[in-house]
Amino acid sequence: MTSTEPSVFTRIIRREIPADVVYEDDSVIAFNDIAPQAPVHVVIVPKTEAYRDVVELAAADSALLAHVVEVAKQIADQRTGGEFRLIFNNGEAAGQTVFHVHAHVLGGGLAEGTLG
Ligand code: DGP
Repeated sequence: MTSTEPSVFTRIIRREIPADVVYEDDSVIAFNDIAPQAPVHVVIVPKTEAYRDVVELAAADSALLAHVVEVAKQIADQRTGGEFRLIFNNGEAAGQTVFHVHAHVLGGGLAEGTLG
């Protein structure tokens, strides 16, 4: 992170901002997106502020990235029947608005507007 201000996600982790938390452990938190783009839309956030995007995370801590994927699968097993889309927006032009690495888990009713 280049900013010294805590990210909105750090403020959620600290319980300074309310969120609908669906999963939490020592290294990640997951909560419903404030502006859902699908019937199930959960954001998974590593608690560390060290990485602004998935490229930085993958280069520095592949185990934590793998854990994010495991948690996505676990959430999908509980909420979407196990199938899901996993999105990391990488950079402003790609739609990233919060520069604290996070994954979007999308599921349910995705028949329209899918990639590929
Ligand atoms: P991105 O565009 O990939 O940086 O995604 C950021 C997402 O975070 C966006 O879908 C909206 C969500 N978001 C931003 N602020 C809040 C918040 O205060 N609460 C919740 N639940 N989600 C938020």
